[in-house]
Amino acid sequence: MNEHEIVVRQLSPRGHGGLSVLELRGDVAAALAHITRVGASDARELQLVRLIAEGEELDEALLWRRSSNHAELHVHGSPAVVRRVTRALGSGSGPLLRSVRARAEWMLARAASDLGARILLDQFEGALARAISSWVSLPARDVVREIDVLLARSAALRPAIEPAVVVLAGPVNAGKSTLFNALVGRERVVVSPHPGTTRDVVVERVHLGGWPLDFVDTAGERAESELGAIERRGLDLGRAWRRSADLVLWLSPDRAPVPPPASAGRCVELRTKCDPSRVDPQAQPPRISTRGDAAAATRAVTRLVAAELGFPPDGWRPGEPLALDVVTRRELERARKELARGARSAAERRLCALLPEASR
Ligand SMILES: Nc1nc2c(ncn2[C@@H]2O[C@H](COP(=O)(O)OP(=O)(O)O)[C@@H](O)[C@H]2O)c(=O)[nH]1
Ligand SMILES: [Mg+2]
Repeated sequence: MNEHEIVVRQLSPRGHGGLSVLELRGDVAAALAHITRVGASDARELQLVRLIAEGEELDEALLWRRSSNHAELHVHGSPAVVRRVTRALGSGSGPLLRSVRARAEWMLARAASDLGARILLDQFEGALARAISSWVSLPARDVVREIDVLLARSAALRPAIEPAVVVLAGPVNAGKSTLFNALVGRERVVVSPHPGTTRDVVVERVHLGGWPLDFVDTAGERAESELGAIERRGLDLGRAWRRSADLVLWLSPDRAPVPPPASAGRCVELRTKCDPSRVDPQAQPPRISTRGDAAAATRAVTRLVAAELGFPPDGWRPGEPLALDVVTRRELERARKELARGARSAAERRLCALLPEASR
């Protein structure tokens, strides 16, 4: 670990509880500056602090600075708070490593796909650092434009690093589990003509067209009066997954289509169980027959998901600069604001801090 890194470790057990204890080791002052307004201090006593990230209050916490490179944060014990705090500290995409190169290397070890690994390796080898260095000679407004393009491309390519979550939902017996198995490429879940066969939520990572995706099979919708207690629980769980999904594929049989409810989240429709003559992957909504032609159904889903999630059709171009972690994106956004208000030297200092020390 070099002097500019911060490593965050959760000391308390994972899950819900009264408090969660996070240990920070490394450049504690720099890490705290990202999420609190407390200044550098030698105070060793406990301090009540408010945690803030991207202008939003996250939590109230107790801060215990044990030394200049060791502190503890006692936050409220919800996994969601812990995730937000660790992400704000830079840990969602690795410890708070200062240089783009160091962060790319950290993320590389956790790449979710070959494509993600290639992109990260490229950044590790200096794609973004080269671009930042080349901006020095440009007028400020051109740098602003470069940053805008870079952030937009980074957002589009981000799912190669952080898989999108795609939920299969719809009425019972629509063929959700059959399609799920086809996507996964093996008989992962039980398929049967009995409505209500799927009760639990099942998640599997699948690679479609090189993109990693977390597909989620869920219990089907049916009349409340037909639901048993366990199926009811499964349905609620599936609905919760829908709300947080990047995309919901709403499947319903072509012979008796059921429109998605307004609460279905970000949703696109697929018509299933089509007779061979009615199969039309290009139709709106696409009509598939997973049992008839699983490969064609998978291709239709691949096309639909890629279009809906905005995967760039031209893919990734080796050597293009990208900002793939929250810290780099945030620093670029801040530099962009500084440039826009004429604070060029502040922006340059900020951008320079992203470069590996040797090239500053
Ligand atoms: N004819 C036809 N039947 C299908 C198709 N896909 C699934 N099924 C059948 O429909 C029934 C329900 O499928 P399943 O995948 O369990 O539906 P789910 O309840 O939505 O998960 C099973 O008997 C499947 O074999 C299809 O494309 N064509
Ligand atoms: Mg099912």
